[in-house]
Amino acid sequence: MLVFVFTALSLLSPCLATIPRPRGVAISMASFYKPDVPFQCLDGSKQVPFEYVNDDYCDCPDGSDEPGTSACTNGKFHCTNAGYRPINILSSRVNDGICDCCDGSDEWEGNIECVNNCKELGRKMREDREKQMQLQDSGYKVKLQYMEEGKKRRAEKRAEMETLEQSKVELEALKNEVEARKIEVEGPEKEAKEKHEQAWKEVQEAKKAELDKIKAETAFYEMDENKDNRVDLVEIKAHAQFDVDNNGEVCDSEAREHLEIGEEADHVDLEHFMEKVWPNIRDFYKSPAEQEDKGDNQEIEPKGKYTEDDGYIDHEEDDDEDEFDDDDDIDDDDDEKPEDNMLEPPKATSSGVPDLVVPPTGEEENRVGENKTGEEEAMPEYDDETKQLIAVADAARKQFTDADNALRDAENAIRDLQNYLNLDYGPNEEFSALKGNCYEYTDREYTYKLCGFEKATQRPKAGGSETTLGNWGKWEGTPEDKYAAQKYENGQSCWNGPNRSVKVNMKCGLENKVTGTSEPSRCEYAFDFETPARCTEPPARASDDTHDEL
Ligand code: MAN
Repeated sequence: MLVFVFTALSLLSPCLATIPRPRGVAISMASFYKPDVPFQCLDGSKQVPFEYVNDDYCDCPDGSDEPGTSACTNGKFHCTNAGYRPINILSSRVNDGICDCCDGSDEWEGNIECVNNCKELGRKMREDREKQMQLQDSGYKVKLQYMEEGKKRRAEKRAEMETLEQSKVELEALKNEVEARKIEVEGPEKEAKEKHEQAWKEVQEAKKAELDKIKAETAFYEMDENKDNRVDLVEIKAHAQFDVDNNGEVCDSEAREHLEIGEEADHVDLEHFMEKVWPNIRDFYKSPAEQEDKGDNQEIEPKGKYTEDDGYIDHEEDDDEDEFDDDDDIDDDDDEKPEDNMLEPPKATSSGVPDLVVPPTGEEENRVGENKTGEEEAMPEYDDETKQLIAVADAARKQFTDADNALRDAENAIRDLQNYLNLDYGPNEEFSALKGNCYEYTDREYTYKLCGFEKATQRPKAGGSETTLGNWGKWEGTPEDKYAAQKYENGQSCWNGPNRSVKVNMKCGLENKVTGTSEPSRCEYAFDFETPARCTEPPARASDDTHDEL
Protein backbone atom coordinates (compact mmCIF):
# COMPACT_ATOMS: atom_id res chain seq x y z
CA MET A 1 0.00 0.00 0.00
CA LEU A 2 1.30 3.36 -0.93
CA VAL A 3 1.73 5.67 1.93
CA PHE A 4 -0.65 8.55 1.68
CA VAL A 5 1.15 11.78 1.19
CA PHE A 6 -0.81 14.87 1.86
CA THR A 7 0.11 16.76 -1.24
CA ALA A 8 -2.42 19.49 -1.26
CA LEU A 9 0.07 22.26 -0.85
CA SER A 10 2.22 21.14 -3.73
CA LEU A 11 -0.65 20.59 -6.17
CA LEU A 12 -2.94 23.46 -5.48
CA SER A 13 -2.60 26.89 -6.85
CA PRO A 14 -1.39 29.53 -4.38
CA CYS A 15 -4.78 30.96 -3.66
CA LEU A 16 -6.24 27.53 -2.96
CA ALA A 17 -3.35 26.47 -0.76
CA THR A 18 -5.13 27.85 2.26
CA ILE A 19 -7.71 25.08 2.07
CA PRO A 20 -5.66 21.90 2.26
CA ARG A 21 -7.39 18.76 1.10
CA PRO A 22 -6.47 15.45 -0.50
CA ARG A 23 -6.02 15.23 -4.25
CA GLY A 24 -9.30 14.98 -6.19
CA VAL A 25 -11.44 16.51 -3.46
CA ALA A 26 -13.59 19.59 -4.09
CA ILE A 27 -13.31 22.50 -1.68
CA SER A 28 -16.89 21.93 -0.69
CA MET A 29 -15.92 18.40 0.45
CA ALA A 30 -12.68 19.33 2.18
CA SER A 31 -14.24 19.24 5.64
CA PHE A 32 -14.86 15.49 5.29
CA TYR A 33 -11.19 14.85 4.82
CA LYS A 34 -9.52 15.98 8.06
CA PRO A 35 -5.94 14.66 8.42
CA ASP A 36 -6.10 14.37 12.20
CA VAL A 37 -9.21 12.15 12.44
CA PRO A 38 -10.12 8.78 10.90
CA PHE A 39 -11.89 9.03 7.57
CA GLN A 40 -15.55 8.17 7.51
CA CYS A 41 -16.57 6.75 4.10
CA LEU A 42 -19.00 9.26 2.63
CA ASP A 43 -21.76 6.67 2.43
CA GLY A 44 -21.25 6.16 6.19
CA SER A 45 -20.49 2.47 5.71
CA LYS A 46 -17.18 2.45 7.53
CA GLN A 47 -14.31 4.34 9.03
CA VAL A 48 -10.71 3.97 7.99
CA PRO A 49 -7.52 5.61 9.23
CA PHE A 50 -6.92 8.88 7.44
CA GLU A 51 -3.72 7.42 5.99
CA TYR A 52 -5.93 5.14 3.89
CA VAL A 53 -7.19 8.13 1.89
CA ASN A 54 -5.61 8.14 -1.56
CA ASP A 55 -3.33 5.20 -0.65
CA ASP A 56 -4.25 3.64 -4.01
CA TYR A 57 -6.29 0.94 -2.32
CA CYS A 58 -10.05 1.01 -2.36
CA ASP A 59 -11.45 0.73 1.17
CA CYS A 60 -14.85 2.43 1.01
CA PRO A 61 -17.66 0.78 -0.99
CA ASP A 62 -18.55 4.20 -2.44
CA GLY A 63 -14.92 4.81 -3.46
CA SER A 64 -14.78 7.98 -1.38
CA ASP A 65 -11.46 7.08 0.21
CA GLU A 66 -9.72 7.23 -3.20
CA PRO A 67 -10.75 10.58 -4.74
CA GLY A 68 -7.32 11.17 -6.23
CA THR A 69 -6.38 7.70 -7.57
CA SER A 70 -7.93 5.19 -9.91
CA ALA A 71 -8.14 2.50 -7.23
CA CYS A 72 -11.94 2.60 -6.89
CA THR A 73 -13.99 2.02 -10.03
CA ASN A 74 -16.84 4.09 -8.62
CA GLY A 75 -14.73 6.91 -7.19
CA LYS A 76 -14.97 10.54 -8.32
CA PHE A 77 -12.05 12.80 -9.09
CA HIS A 78 -12.69 16.52 -8.83
CA CYS A 79 -10.95 18.72 -11.40
CA THR A 80 -10.56 22.15 -9.92
CA ASN A 81 -10.06 23.66 -13.39
CA ALA A 82 -9.22 27.05 -11.93
CA GLY A 83 -10.26 29.76 -14.37
CA TYR A 84 -12.83 27.49 -15.99
CA ARG A 85 -15.58 25.21 -14.83
CA PRO A 86 -14.78 22.60 -12.14
CA ILE A 87 -15.94 19.10 -13.00
CA ASN A 88 -16.00 15.65 -11.46
CA ILE A 89 -14.71 12.77 -13.53
CA LEU A 90 -14.69 9.03 -12.87
CA SER A 91 -11.60 8.27 -10.81
CA SER A 92 -10.86 5.43 -13.25
CA ARG A 93 -9.80 8.19 -15.63
CA VAL A 94 -7.09 9.36 -13.29
CA ASN A 95 -3.66 8.76 -14.75
CA ASP A 96 -5.10 6.93 -17.74
CA GLY A 97 -2.96 8.90 -20.17
CA ILE A 98 -5.80 11.13 -21.32
CA CYS A 99 -6.18 14.71 -20.20
CA ASP A 100 -9.71 15.03 -18.87
CA CYS A 101 -9.33 18.08 -16.67
CA CYS A 102 -8.39 21.32 -18.41
CA ASP A 103 -5.89 21.95 -15.62
CA GLY A 104 -4.33 18.51 -16.22
CA SER A 105 -4.71 17.54 -12.55
CA ASP A 106 -6.11 14.10 -13.42
CA GLU A 107 -2.77 13.11 -14.96
CA TRP A 108 -0.59 13.91 -11.90
CA GLU A 109 1.64 10.89 -12.36
CA GLY A 110 3.03 12.54 -15.45
CA ASN A 111 2.23 9.69 -17.90
CA ILE A 112 1.26 12.41 -20.29
CA GLU A 113 1.99 16.06 -20.28
CA CYS A 114 -1.24 18.02 -20.11
CA VAL A 115 -1.47 21.65 -21.11
CA ASN A 116 -3.50 23.72 -18.73
CA ASN A 117 -5.98 25.47 -21.04
CA CYS A 118 -8.50 26.37 -18.35
CA LYS A 119 -7.87 30.07 -18.68
CA GLU A 120 -8.45 29.99 -22.41
CA LEU A 121 -11.59 27.91 -22.03
CA GLY A 122 -12.71 30.19 -19.25
CA ARG A 123 -12.20 33.25 -21.39
CA LYS A 124 -14.15 31.66 -24.24
CA MET A 125 -16.87 30.65 -21.86
CA ARG A 126 -17.12 34.15 -20.47
CA GLU A 127 -17.20 35.59 -23.96
CA ASP A 128 -19.99 33.23 -24.95
CA ARG A 129 -21.80 34.00 -21.77
CA GLU A 130 -21.40 37.68 -22.40
CA LYS A 131 -22.80 37.27 -25.88
CA GLN A 132 -25.71 35.31 -24.50
CA MET A 133 -26.30 37.99 -21.90
CA GLN A 134 -26.22 40.65 -24.57
CA LEU A 135 -28.60 38.63 -26.70
CA GLN A 136 -30.94 38.13 -23.79
CA ASP A 137 -30.56 41.78 -22.91
CA SER A 138 -31.41 43.05 -26.36
CA GLY A 139 -34.02 40.38 -26.96
CA TYR A 140 -35.63 41.10 -23.65
CA LYS A 141 -35.98 44.75 -24.58
CA VAL A 142 -37.91 43.70 -27.67
CA LYS A 143 -39.88 41.25 -25.59
CA LEU A 144 -40.88 44.09 -23.28
CA GLN A 145 -42.30 45.88 -26.31
CA TYR A 146 -44.08 42.72 -27.40
CA MET A 147 -45.54 42.41 -23.94
CA GLU A 148 -46.75 45.95 -23.96
CA GLU A 149 -48.18 45.68 -27.45
CA GLY A 150 -49.71 42.31 -26.72
CA LYS A 151 -51.42 43.55 -23.59
CA LYS A 152 -52.61 46.63 -25.40
CA ARG A 153 -53.94 44.52 -28.25
CA ARG A 154 -55.78 42.22 -25.88
CA ALA A 155 -57.31 45.19 -24.08
CA GLU A 156 -58.35 46.71 -27.40
CA LYS A 157 -59.86 43.44 -28.57
CA ARG A 158 -61.75 43.10 -25.32
CA ALA A 159 -63.08 46.64 -25.64
CA GLU A 160 -63.98 46.03 -29.26
CA MET A 161 -65.75 42.89 -28.21
CA GLU A 162 -67.80 44.72 -25.62
CA THR A 163 -68.79 47.36 -28.14
CA LEU A 164 -69.71 44.72 -30.65
CA GLU A 165 -71.70 42.71 -28.15
CA GLN A 166 -73.64 45.86 -27.39
CA SER A 167 -74.22 46.69 -31.03
CA LYS A 168 -75.18 43.09 -31.67
CA VAL A 169 -78.03 43.49 -29.19
CA GLU A 170 -79.08 46.67 -30.95
CA LEU A 171 -78.76 45.10 -34.37
CA GLU A 172 -80.85 42.15 -33.31
CA ALA A 173 -83.56 44.52 -32.13
CA LEU A 174 -83.31 46.49 -35.37
CA LYS A 175 -83.46 43.34 -37.44
CA ASN A 176 -86.59 42.19 -35.60
CA GLU A 177 -88.13 45.59 -36.08
CA VAL A 178 -87.45 45.83 -39.80
CA GLU A 179 -88.44 42.22 -40.26
CA ALA A 180 -91.81 42.95 -38.68
CA ARG A 181 -92.15 45.97 -40.93
CA LYS A 182 -91.20 43.88 -43.94
CA ILE A 183 -93.82 41.25 -43.10
CA GLU A 184 -96.35 44.01 -42.56
CA VAL A 185 -95.86 45.64 -45.95
CA GLU A 186 -95.35 42.42 -47.87
CA GLY A 187 -98.92 41.36 -47.10
CA PRO A 188 -100.64 44.12 -49.08
CA GLU A 189 -97.96 43.89 -51.74
CA LYS A 190 -98.60 40.17 -52.19
CA GLU A 191 -102.32 40.69 -52.25
CA ALA A 192 -102.10 43.44 -54.88
CA LYS A 193 -99.68 41.45 -57.02
CA GLU A 194 -101.84 38.36 -56.84
CA LYS A 195 -104.87 40.37 -57.78
CA HIS A 196 -103.08 41.79 -60.79
CA GLU A 197 -101.71 38.39 -61.74
CA GLN A 198 -105.06 36.72 -61.36
CA ALA A 199 -106.68 39.35 -63.59
CA TRP A 200 -103.93 38.80 -66.13
CA LYS A 201 -104.42 35.05 -65.95
CA GLU A 202 -108.09 35.44 -66.54
CA VAL A 203 -107.49 37.68 -69.54
CA GLN A 204 -105.07 35.17 -70.94
CA GLU A 205 -107.44 32.30 -70.38
CA ALA A 206 -110.20 34.22 -72.07
CA LYS A 207 -107.88 34.96 -74.95
CA LYS A 208 -106.86 31.36 -75.19
CA ALA A 209 -110.48 30.26 -75.21
CA GLU A 210 -111.23 32.77 -77.92
CA LEU A 211 -108.26 31.62 -79.93
CA ASP A 212 -109.35 28.03 -79.55
CA LYS A 213 -112.77 28.99 -80.73
CA ILE A 214 -111.26 30.60 -83.82
CA LYS A 215 -109.19 27.54 -84.48
CA ALA A 216 -112.24 25.35 -84.14
CA GLU A 217 -114.22 27.50 -86.53
CA THR A 218 -111.30 27.60 -88.92
CA ALA A 219 -111.01 23.83 -88.78
CA PHE A 220 -114.74 23.48 -89.34
CA TYR A 221 -114.69 25.64 -92.46
CA GLU A 222 -111.54 23.92 -93.70
CA MET A 223 -113.22 20.55 -93.43
CA ASP A 224 -116.44 21.80 -94.90
CA GLU A 225 -115.15 21.55 -98.39
CA ASN A 226 -118.46 21.97 -100.18
CA LYS A 227 -119.21 25.01 -98.09
CA ASP A 228 -122.64 23.89 -97.01
CA ASN A 229 -121.89 24.86 -93.41
CA ARG A 230 -121.80 21.24 -92.37
CA VAL A 231 -119.05 18.68 -92.04
CA ASP A 232 -120.27 15.39 -93.29
CA LEU A 233 -118.90 11.87 -93.40
CA VAL A 234 -117.40 12.29 -96.84
CA GLU A 235 -115.57 15.45 -95.80
CA ILE A 236 -114.09 14.01 -92.65
CA LYS A 237 -112.99 10.91 -94.52
CA ALA A 238 -110.76 13.16 -96.64
CA HIS A 239 -108.59 13.73 -93.55
CA ALA A 240 -106.15 10.85 -93.14
CA GLN A 241 -105.40 11.84 -89.58
CA PHE A 242 -108.71 10.27 -88.53
CA ASP A 243 -107.58 6.88 -89.79
CA VAL A 244 -107.13 5.55 -86.28
CA ASP A 245 -106.41 1.96 -87.24
CA ASN A 246 -104.01 3.07 -89.98
CA ASN A 247 -105.54 0.86 -92.61
CA GLY A 248 -105.24 3.52 -95.29
CA GLU A 249 -108.76 4.87 -95.14
CA VAL A 250 -111.04 6.63 -92.71
CA CYS A 251 -113.90 4.24 -92.44
CA ASP A 252 -117.46 5.06 -91.47
CA SER A 253 -117.08 4.15 -87.86
CA GLU A 254 -113.91 6.21 -87.49
CA ALA A 255 -115.61 9.15 -89.16
CA ARG A 256 -118.72 8.85 -86.95
CA GLU A 257 -116.67 8.40 -83.85
CA HIS A 258 -114.76 11.59 -84.50
CA LEU A 259 -117.91 13.44 -85.44
CA GLU A 260 -119.62 12.09 -82.29
CA ILE A 261 -122.69 11.06 -84.26
CA GLY A 262 -124.65 7.86 -84.41
CA GLU A 263 -125.78 5.76 -87.36
CA GLU A 264 -128.81 7.96 -87.93
CA ALA A 265 -126.74 11.08 -88.76
CA ASP A 266 -124.17 11.77 -91.43
CA HIS A 267 -123.04 15.33 -90.68
CA VAL A 268 -122.54 17.90 -87.95
CA ASP A 269 -123.14 21.61 -87.88
CA LEU A 270 -120.78 24.26 -86.50
CA GLU A 271 -122.31 24.21 -83.03
CA HIS A 272 -122.01 20.45 -82.65
CA PHE A 273 -118.53 20.53 -84.14
CA MET A 274 -117.34 23.12 -81.68
CA GLU A 275 -118.90 21.51 -78.68
CA LYS A 276 -118.35 17.80 -79.33
CA VAL A 277 -115.81 17.30 -82.10
CA TRP A 278 -113.17 19.98 -81.64
CA PRO A 279 -112.25 19.12 -78.02
CA ASN A 280 -111.32 15.60 -79.18
CA ILE A 281 -109.36 16.53 -82.27
CA ARG A 282 -107.75 19.84 -81.45
CA ASP A 283 -104.50 18.21 -80.51
CA PHE A 284 -103.92 16.38 -83.73
CA TYR A 285 -106.05 18.18 -86.26
CA LYS A 286 -104.11 19.25 -89.33
CA SER A 287 -105.29 21.79 -91.81
CA PRO A 288 -105.18 20.75 -95.44
CA ALA A 289 -102.13 22.96 -95.90
CA GLU A 290 -100.36 21.24 -93.06
CA GLN A 291 -101.17 17.88 -94.50
CA GLU A 292 -99.76 18.91 -97.83
CA ASP A 293 -96.68 20.30 -96.18
CA LYS A 294 -95.96 17.00 -94.62
CA GLY A 295 -94.92 15.59 -97.95
CA ASP A 296 -92.05 18.00 -98.66
CA ASN A 297 -91.36 19.58 -95.33
CA GLN A 298 -91.07 17.53 -92.20
CA GLU A 299 -91.04 20.59 -89.99
CA ILE A 300 -94.70 21.29 -90.21
CA GLU A 301 -95.86 24.24 -88.26
CA PRO A 302 -99.20 23.50 -86.78
CA LYS A 303 -100.89 26.72 -87.42
CA GLY A 304 -101.68 28.53 -90.63
CA LYS A 305 -103.49 31.76 -90.97
CA TYR A 306 -106.03 33.50 -93.05
CA THR A 307 -105.79 36.89 -94.59
CA GLU A 308 -108.48 39.02 -95.97
CA ASP A 309 -107.16 38.77 -99.47
CA ASP A 310 -105.90 35.27 -99.69
CA GLY A 311 -107.92 33.32 -97.19
CA TYR A 312 -105.94 30.55 -95.61
CA ILE A 313 -102.27 30.66 -96.48
CA ASP A 314 -99.61 28.26 -95.55
CA HIS A 315 -96.25 29.04 -94.04
CA GLU A 316 -94.29 28.92 -97.25
CA GLU A 317 -96.27 31.83 -98.44
CA ASP A 318 -95.73 33.42 -95.09
CA ASP A 319 -92.10 33.90 -95.86
CA ASP A 320 -92.86 36.85 -98.04
CA GLU A 321 -95.84 37.89 -96.13
CA ASP A 322 -94.87 40.69 -93.83
CA GLU A 323 -97.64 43.03 -94.47
CA PHE A 324 -98.63 43.04 -90.81
CA ASP A 325 -95.31 42.23 -89.38
CA ASP A 326 -92.39 44.49 -89.78
CA ASP A 327 -90.43 42.70 -87.13
CA ASP A 328 -88.54 39.83 -88.68
CA ASP A 329 -87.80 38.34 -85.33
CA ILE A 330 -91.39 37.63 -84.66
CA ASP A 331 -92.34 34.18 -85.78
CA ASP A 332 -95.35 33.03 -87.62
CA ASP A 333 -97.21 32.12 -84.51
CA ASP A 334 -96.83 35.63 -83.36
CA ASP A 335 -98.16 36.75 -86.66
CA GLU A 336 -101.44 35.16 -85.77
CA LYS A 337 -101.88 37.83 -83.18
CA PRO A 338 -104.32 35.73 -81.27
CA GLU A 339 -105.09 38.46 -78.79
CA ASP A 340 -106.19 40.64 -81.59
CA ASN A 341 -108.07 37.83 -83.11
CA MET A 342 -109.96 37.72 -79.93
CA LEU A 343 -110.83 41.32 -80.34
CA GLU A 344 -112.33 40.71 -83.75
CA PRO A 345 -114.28 37.57 -84.42
CA PRO A 346 -113.63 35.72 -87.69
CA LYS A 347 -115.29 37.25 -90.70
CA ALA A 348 -116.90 35.19 -93.36
CA THR A 349 -115.37 35.60 -96.79
CA SER A 350 -117.11 35.28 -100.06
CA SER A 351 -116.22 31.64 -100.00
CA GLY A 352 -117.81 31.33 -96.57
CA VAL A 353 -114.42 30.77 -94.87
CA PRO A 354 -113.82 33.27 -92.09
CA ASP A 355 -110.56 35.16 -92.10
CA LEU A 356 -108.40 35.49 -89.09
CA VAL A 357 -107.83 39.14 -88.60
CA VAL A 358 -104.16 39.88 -88.14
CA PRO A 359 -103.64 43.44 -87.03
CA PRO A 360 -100.33 45.25 -87.21
CA THR A 361 -97.72 44.19 -84.73
CA GLY A 362 -97.78 46.09 -81.48
CA GLU A 363 -95.06 46.21 -78.88
CA GLU A 364 -93.55 42.84 -78.25
CA GLU A 365 -94.48 42.73 -74.58
CA ASN A 366 -98.03 43.74 -75.30
CA ARG A 367 -98.67 40.82 -77.58
CA VAL A 368 -101.00 38.22 -76.30
CA GLY A 369 -100.80 34.45 -76.51
CA GLU A 370 -97.83 32.21 -76.79
CA ASN A 371 -94.57 32.95 -78.47
CA LYS A 372 -92.58 30.55 -80.61
CA THR A 373 -91.24 28.62 -77.65
CA GLY A 374 -94.67 28.31 -76.16
CA GLU A 375 -93.89 30.66 -73.32
CA GLU A 376 -96.57 32.78 -71.92
CA GLU A 377 -96.53 36.34 -73.05
CA ALA A 378 -95.17 38.89 -70.60
CA MET A 379 -97.60 40.21 -68.09
CA PRO A 380 -98.42 43.91 -68.34
CA GLU A 381 -96.94 46.27 -65.81
CA TYR A 382 -98.54 46.53 -62.41
CA ASP A 383 -100.83 49.43 -61.83
CA ASP A 384 -99.52 52.44 -59.98
CA GLU A 385 -101.02 51.49 -56.67
CA THR A 386 -99.43 48.03 -56.78
CA LYS A 387 -96.15 49.56 -57.93
CA GLN A 388 -96.26 51.81 -54.91
CA LEU A 389 -96.85 48.83 -52.60
CA ILE A 390 -93.97 47.00 -54.26
CA ALA A 391 -91.69 50.01 -53.82
CA VAL A 392 -92.57 50.19 -50.13
CA ALA A 393 -92.01 46.44 -49.72
CA ASP A 394 -88.72 46.64 -51.66
CA ALA A 395 -87.52 49.36 -49.34
CA ALA A 396 -88.53 47.31 -46.30
CA ARG A 397 -86.80 44.26 -47.74
CA LYS A 398 -83.65 46.26 -48.31
CA GLN A 399 -83.75 47.56 -44.77
CA PHE A 400 -84.14 44.01 -43.56
CA THR A 401 -81.27 42.72 -45.71
CA ASP A 402 -79.05 45.56 -44.55
CA ALA A 403 -79.87 44.93 -40.91
CA ASP A 404 -79.38 41.20 -41.36
CA ASN A 405 -76.00 41.74 -43.03
CA ALA A 406 -74.92 44.17 -40.36
CA LEU A 407 -75.86 41.66 -37.67
CA ARG A 408 -74.00 38.92 -39.49
CA ASP A 409 -70.92 41.15 -39.84
CA ALA A 410 -71.03 41.89 -36.13
CA GLU A 411 -71.35 38.19 -35.31
CA ASN A 412 -68.41 37.34 -37.56
CA ALA A 413 -66.31 40.08 -36.02
CA ILE A 414 -67.22 38.81 -32.54
CA ARG A 415 -66.22 35.29 -33.57
CA ASP A 416 -62.85 36.56 -34.86
CA LEU A 417 -62.25 38.50 -31.66
CA GLN A 418 -63.23 35.51 -29.59
CA ASN A 419 -60.77 33.36 -31.51
CA TYR A 420 -58.03 35.88 -30.84
CA LEU A 421 -58.85 36.22 -27.16
CA ASN A 422 -59.08 32.46 -26.67
CA LEU A 423 -55.44 31.98 -27.64
CA ASP A 424 -52.65 31.81 -25.09
CA TYR A 425 -50.00 34.34 -26.14
CA GLY A 426 -47.76 33.65 -23.19
CA PRO A 427 -47.81 34.86 -19.58
CA ASN A 428 -47.40 38.45 -20.71
CA GLU A 429 -48.90 38.36 -24.23
CA GLU A 430 -45.36 38.38 -25.62
CA PHE A 431 -46.06 35.79 -28.31
CA SER A 432 -48.94 37.81 -29.73
CA ALA A 433 -46.28 39.37 -31.99
CA LEU A 434 -46.30 36.13 -33.96
CA LYS A 435 -50.03 36.15 -34.57
CA GLY A 436 -50.88 37.02 -38.14
CA ASN A 437 -47.26 36.84 -39.28
CA CYS A 438 -45.58 34.20 -41.37
CA TYR A 439 -41.92 33.17 -41.48
CA GLU A 440 -40.24 31.19 -44.23
CA TYR A 441 -37.23 28.93 -44.28
CA THR A 442 -35.81 27.23 -47.34
CA ASP A 443 -33.70 24.12 -47.26
CA ARG A 444 -32.39 22.08 -50.18
CA GLU A 445 -35.76 20.73 -51.17
CA TYR A 446 -38.57 22.74 -49.65
CA THR A 447 -39.64 26.17 -48.54
CA TYR A 448 -41.27 25.86 -45.15
CA LYS A 449 -43.60 28.48 -43.79
CA LEU A 450 -44.78 29.05 -40.28
CA CYS A 451 -47.75 31.37 -39.73
CA GLY A 452 -47.88 32.04 -36.02
CA PHE A 453 -50.84 30.45 -34.24
CA GLU A 454 -52.26 29.42 -37.60
CA LYS A 455 -50.43 26.81 -39.58
CA ALA A 456 -47.21 25.41 -40.97
CA THR A 457 -46.73 24.49 -44.60
CA GLN A 458 -44.22 22.99 -46.97
CA ARG A 459 -43.78 23.86 -50.65
CA PRO A 460 -41.39 22.03 -52.97
CA LYS A 461 -38.76 24.38 -54.36
CA ALA A 462 -39.07 22.70 -57.73
CA GLY A 463 -42.72 23.76 -57.88
CA GLY A 464 -45.91 22.00 -56.95
CA SER A 465 -48.64 22.50 -54.48
CA GLU A 466 -48.29 23.51 -50.86
CA THR A 467 -48.70 20.85 -48.21
CA THR A 468 -50.22 21.76 -44.87
CA LEU A 469 -47.98 20.32 -42.21
CA GLY A 470 -50.21 21.30 -39.34
CA ASN A 471 -52.68 23.77 -37.90
CA TRP A 472 -52.24 25.56 -34.62
CA GLY A 473 -52.67 23.08 -31.82
CA LYS A 474 -51.13 23.94 -28.48
CA TRP A 475 -48.10 24.88 -26.46
CA GLU A 476 -45.92 21.86 -26.05
CA GLY A 477 -42.89 22.77 -23.96
CA THR A 478 -41.89 21.01 -20.78
CA PRO A 479 -43.96 21.13 -17.59
CA GLU A 480 -41.47 23.69 -16.24
CA ASP A 481 -41.25 25.64 -19.47
CA LYS A 482 -44.56 25.38 -21.30
CA TYR A 483 -43.68 28.05 -23.86
CA ALA A 484 -40.52 26.33 -25.07
CA ALA A 485 -42.35 24.70 -27.97
CA GLN A 486 -45.48 24.94 -30.06
CA LYS A 487 -47.34 22.14 -31.74
CA TYR A 488 -49.07 22.45 -35.09
CA GLU A 489 -51.12 19.34 -35.74
CA ASN A 490 -53.59 17.63 -38.05
CA GLY A 491 -51.84 18.56 -41.25
CA GLN A 492 -52.33 16.73 -44.51
CA SER A 493 -52.31 13.01 -44.04
CA CYS A 494 -49.13 11.22 -44.87
CA TRP A 495 -49.33 8.28 -47.22
CA ASN A 496 -49.55 5.21 -45.01
CA GLY A 497 -48.62 7.35 -42.05
CA PRO A 498 -49.89 9.87 -39.51
CA ASN A 499 -51.36 13.27 -40.26
CA ARG A 500 -48.46 15.63 -40.62
CA SER A 501 -47.50 17.68 -37.56
CA VAL A 502 -44.80 20.12 -36.54
CA LYS A 503 -43.10 20.81 -33.24
CA VAL A 504 -41.67 24.32 -33.17
CA ASN A 505 -38.85 24.65 -30.69
CA MET A 506 -38.56 28.23 -29.59
CA LYS A 507 -35.56 30.01 -28.23
CA CYS A 508 -34.39 33.53 -27.62
CA GLY A 509 -33.27 35.48 -30.66
CA LEU A 510 -33.21 39.08 -31.76
CA GLU A 511 -35.85 38.61 -34.40
CA ASN A 512 -38.62 36.21 -35.23
CA LYS A 513 -37.35 33.61 -37.66
CA VAL A 514 -37.30 29.96 -38.50
CA THR A 515 -33.65 28.97 -38.25
CA GLY A 516 -33.92 25.34 -39.20
CA THR A 517 -36.30 22.57 -40.15
CA SER A 518 -36.08 18.80 -40.06
CA GLU A 519 -38.25 15.73 -40.36
CA PRO A 520 -37.08 13.53 -37.47
CA SER A 521 -39.58 10.88 -38.41
CA ARG A 522 -41.68 10.66 -41.54
CA CYS A 523 -44.29 13.44 -41.65
CA GLU A 524 -43.32 14.61 -38.17
CA TYR A 525 -41.43 17.83 -38.55
CA ALA A 526 -39.40 19.99 -36.20
CA PHE A 527 -38.77 23.69 -36.72
CA ASP A 528 -36.25 25.76 -34.82
CA PHE A 529 -37.58 29.21 -34.20
CA GLU A 530 -35.95 32.25 -32.69
CA THR A 531 -37.96 35.01 -31.14
CA PRO A 532 -37.40 37.83 -28.68
CA ALA A 533 -40.50 36.54 -26.92
CA ARG A 534 -38.37 33.71 -25.54
CA CYS A 535 -35.66 35.98 -24.11
CA THR A 536 -35.52 36.34 -20.36
CA GLU A 537 -34.37 39.13 -18.17
CA PRO A 538 -30.62 38.45 -17.89
CA PRO A 539 -29.40 37.49 -14.41
CA ALA A 540 -27.03 39.87 -12.63
CA ARG A 541 -23.62 39.68 -14.28
CA ALA A 542 -21.86 39.06 -10.97
CA SER A 543 -22.87 35.41 -10.96
CA ASP A 544 -20.18 33.18 -12.36
CA ASP A 545 -19.88 29.52 -11.50
CA THR A 546 -16.09 29.53 -11.79
CA HIS A 547 -15.93 31.63 -8.65
CA ASP A 548 -16.39 28.83 -6.20
CA GLU A 549 -12.91 27.59 -6.97
CA LEU A 550 -11.24 30.96 -7.36
C1 MAN B 1 -43.79 14.66 -49.13
C2 MAN B 1 -43.20 15.58 -48.11
C3 MAN B 1 -42.21 14.85 -47.22
C4 MAN B 1 -42.85 13.60 -46.66
C5 MAN B 1 -43.42 12.76 -47.75
C6 MAN B 1 -44.17 11.58 -47.16
O1 MAN B 1 -42.83 14.29 -50.04
O2 MAN B 1 -44.24 16.07 -47.34
O3 MAN B 1 -41.77 15.70 -46.19
O4 MAN B 1 -41.89 12.83 -45.94
O5 MAN B 1 -44.33 13.53 -48.51
O6 MAN B 1 -44.68 10.78 -48.15
